[in-house]
Amino acid sequence: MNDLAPAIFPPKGIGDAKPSNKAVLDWVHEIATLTQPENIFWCDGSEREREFLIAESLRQNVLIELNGKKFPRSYLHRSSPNDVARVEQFTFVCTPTKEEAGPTNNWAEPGETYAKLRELLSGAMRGRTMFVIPYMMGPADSPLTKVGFEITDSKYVVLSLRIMTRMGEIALKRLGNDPSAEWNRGVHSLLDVNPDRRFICHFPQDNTIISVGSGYGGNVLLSKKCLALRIGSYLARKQNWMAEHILILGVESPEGRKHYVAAAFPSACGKTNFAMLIPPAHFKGWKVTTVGDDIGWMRIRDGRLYAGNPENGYFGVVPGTSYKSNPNAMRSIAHDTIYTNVALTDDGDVWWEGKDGPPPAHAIDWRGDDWTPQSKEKAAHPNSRFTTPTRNNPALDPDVEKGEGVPISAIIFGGRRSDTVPLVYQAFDWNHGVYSGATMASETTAAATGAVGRVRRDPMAMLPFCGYNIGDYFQHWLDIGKQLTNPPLIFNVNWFRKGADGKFLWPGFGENMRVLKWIIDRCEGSGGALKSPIGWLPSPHDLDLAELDIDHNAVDELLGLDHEEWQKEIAAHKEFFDSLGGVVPEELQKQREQLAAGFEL
Ligand code: SAT
Ligand code: MN
Repeated sequence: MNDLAPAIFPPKGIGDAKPSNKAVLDWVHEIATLTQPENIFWCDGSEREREFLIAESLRQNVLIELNGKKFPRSYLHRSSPNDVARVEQFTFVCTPTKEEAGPTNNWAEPGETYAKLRELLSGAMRGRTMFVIPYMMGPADSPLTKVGFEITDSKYVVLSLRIMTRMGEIALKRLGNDPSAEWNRGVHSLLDVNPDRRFICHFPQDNTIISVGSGYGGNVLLSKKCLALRIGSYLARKQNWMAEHILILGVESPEGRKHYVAAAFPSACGKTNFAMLIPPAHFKGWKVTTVGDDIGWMRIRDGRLYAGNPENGYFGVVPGTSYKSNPNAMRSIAHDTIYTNVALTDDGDVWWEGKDGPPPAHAIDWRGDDWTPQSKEKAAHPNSRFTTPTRNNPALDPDVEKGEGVPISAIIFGGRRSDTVPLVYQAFDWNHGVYSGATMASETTAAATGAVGRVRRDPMAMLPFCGYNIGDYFQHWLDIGKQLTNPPLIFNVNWFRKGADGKFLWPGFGENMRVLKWIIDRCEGSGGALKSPIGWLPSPHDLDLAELDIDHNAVDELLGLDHEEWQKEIAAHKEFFDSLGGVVPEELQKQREQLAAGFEL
């Protein structure tokens, strides 16, 4: 299945929501002149438009309808097998100088890159429809909210962006008619979905993104990683706010005391599961609610950090999602959902590795081939995804639409580490917390192409998403801290530590509530902790482990520091900082020396 289908011609009243802002019209004209589409479809986000595009997508095999009794208004899309994840090696930050992009980004000279892309886009939409999508990132009344336009030749992108953003009239209204208003220009073309002609290019100074040659989520839903994080982080530094790869959740105690917590984990490390956590029976009366599962925009207000979710949908990893691991996600994806690259059963159901119940006797796998439980291949791609509206989430926080955002009590960093990093610890203060975030590492996942399971440094989970020099990004965190009179406490977690037998020591999922509870206790000044060289560690008694079937030794191991491992870890921090070539702020170098000294005592 692919999305390279011929142009579609909508009936009157559909596809004609032409905006009035002259700057937008001029830009669309320029791109249409270059790409030569058969026609232009101006999206308004209406229900009629959705129905028309769904019908066309079904007719052209871009989508397959699922069993409507089980999954109302839900569909399966298969991307090209060569196009199933973000492509970091083909992702570029095109700033005037290489230094502005910094040591962690692929840099390309803007003039040359525009020229190359212009050549690739020349005539690229011949015989196709060019969709113009207005969208808004953030709730209508937030000062941080941004407007973007995405031009695309993919119906899948239109239908997905409709879920992931506030799309259509609402964005046009927010933009207004001022031709000098700030808005993001996004151009996407599938071209021929060839990895040799696949480039995801960002021009932060021009607030512009151009993505070609891919039809997969993160590469083509330009609102998400491209605007909300790469361009977003660039704008955030300039405008003194923060664009981060974080989930945001609310925790309410049985007495009705509520805290909001933000957590930065790399892609496919459980952000969605954590954001939708259901506390175990022992935590009767506790409630966790979701503000966001992937991206948070934060600003300073009354000396505190306030965070909001710029998105309007979830683009979550499917494999492993079940009623056991994430019941709220399962309920969310039971209707009005687009699945990408999962398996299709004979009765129009979907299947993936880790779903509840036995596998089907026969299915069509993510590539479109026959599959049985005996097959060697996976039924669903490890990076298969659901695209579902936030309103589907039964645990949605009541304040998600609040323009001012929610006040953040704690920031949590975390990654996948089989060893070294304990289950949880608290940084001594903001700058120490920034250091712990800057040096965090995680085993790589299927969310990006390349090797899986390799430990790599992923500062603040932003390695693939920071749109400027990482040294300046670290400094921005330090500078924000200076402006906070009531900063969030900073923590690190690691749900993924393994024992000598290679098995996970911690049960994870809902049981992570036990760690969250300690974090909340610390925010309220009531939780106990022991001072260690890396920060405040809970003793086993400080964690509420009642009714949890876990071995004492496992708990000791989870909370323990192995000096030899930490010597290696600190050496790896140094190696990482050195590899960045002198951009790391002095303050973080100082933090590293203090940490190293702590282990020499
Ligand atoms: O493909 S995406 O970049 O949108 C998902 C992720 O990697 O977090
Ligand atoms: Mn993500």
